[in-house]
Amino acid sequence: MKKTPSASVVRRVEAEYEAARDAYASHGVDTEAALRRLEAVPLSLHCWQGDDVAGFEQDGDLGGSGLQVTGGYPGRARNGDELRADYEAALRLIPGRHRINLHAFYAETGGRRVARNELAPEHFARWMDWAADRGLGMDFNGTFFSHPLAASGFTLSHRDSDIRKFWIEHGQACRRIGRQMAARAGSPCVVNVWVPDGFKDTPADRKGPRERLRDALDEIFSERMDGVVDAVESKLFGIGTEAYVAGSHEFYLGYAATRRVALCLDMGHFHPTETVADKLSAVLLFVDRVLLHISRGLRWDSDHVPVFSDEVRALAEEMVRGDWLHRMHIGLDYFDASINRVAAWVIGARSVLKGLLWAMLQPVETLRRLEAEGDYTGRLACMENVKTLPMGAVWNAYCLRKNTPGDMDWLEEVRAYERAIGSRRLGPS
Ligand code: RNT
Ligand code: ZN
Repeated sequence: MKKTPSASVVRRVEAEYEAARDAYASHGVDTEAALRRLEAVPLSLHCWQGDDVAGFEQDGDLGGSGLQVTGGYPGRARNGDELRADYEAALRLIPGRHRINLHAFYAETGGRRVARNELAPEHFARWMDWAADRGLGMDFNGTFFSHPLAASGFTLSHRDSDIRKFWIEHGQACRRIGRQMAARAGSPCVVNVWVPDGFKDTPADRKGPRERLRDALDEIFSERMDGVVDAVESKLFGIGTEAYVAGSHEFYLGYAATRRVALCLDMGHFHPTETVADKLSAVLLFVDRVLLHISRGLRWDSDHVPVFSDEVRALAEEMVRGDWLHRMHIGLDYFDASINRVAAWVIGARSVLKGLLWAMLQPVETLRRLEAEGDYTGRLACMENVKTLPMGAVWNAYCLRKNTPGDMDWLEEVRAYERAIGSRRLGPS
């Protein structure tokens, strides 16, 4: 379905790139070096934007999760084939080589009901074959929500040991699946744990759930699992857990630092005036790896589509300036059902890649020198001056080189795809 750009478009993109390359060079920035750096960074594209976090268990809703998806845009993917087709449509429009990120409730069990604590690699065989054929790395998540045993709002920290045991076994099963995904894809699989556990109103006991959560996680991680990068994700509050979340930032920072697992920082999971950008250089002194969930918090919602915002740029600047990229896993995490879902993937992913390119095109040496000299006037002036350099021309050249439509062209391809699948996706979504 992909159109090749016309000769005149190619000429224009190349001419604009050459002018941009010279403009950046005058600030001491090498655009070719920036593009080489950018192409080495994979994003982990979350599958759940494609189906509003519904999963394939038929009766699933977001019960017990504190998550809410709003919007009634038609065309939600309803099964693995549709979700993979949508993924492919999005991947064609995102320059570079990326990874896919699944949740456990996207298992394909051939119509049989398989309990979550009995999930096994075979239930992801179709996903693994598909990813292997396309050279896509794979990441994975336990699904500790949308389930009767999560309906109370507690899972790994539940006071009932049988319920805890069920979720511990689920976590263990997910790590075995992750091991197989890593082996198939030939690249480590990040297996993330996020649990919704918490209270709507002021608890009498804040300690108990955290002790149980710590011990349950220790059981999940007790077996060595080659190829798996374990990660744990904190949250300040969710819908229905306004007063207390067992897995808070302090809890997981301590856990990740002492257990040597990766720390997942979701951009929507902190107080609005806190930034994940500022946390990176602090936590990476004490934990080996960080998983990002790039999202955009908006008032009560933590899961809007990320855009090319100050927050995204600041986060990318930290990753690049701190030289942390080799210790980062950059995942996306949001769900918007009010706009075309393929476009939501593409907009979010392209915004993050633009943020990285932005950071890679900064005159970092100059900024550092000015700062070291105490010339804060010069530092601020330089930061402002480079903001209006023609980054868009460098980005469009990158898209062209990666055989991906530029900013003015990708949406038309989403619309063409939408028209092509539209008639087959009618009916309740
Ligand atoms: C929820 C967490 C979690 C989920 C996904 C579906 O607040 O951000 O990462 O969004 O796992
Ligand atoms: Zn998240």
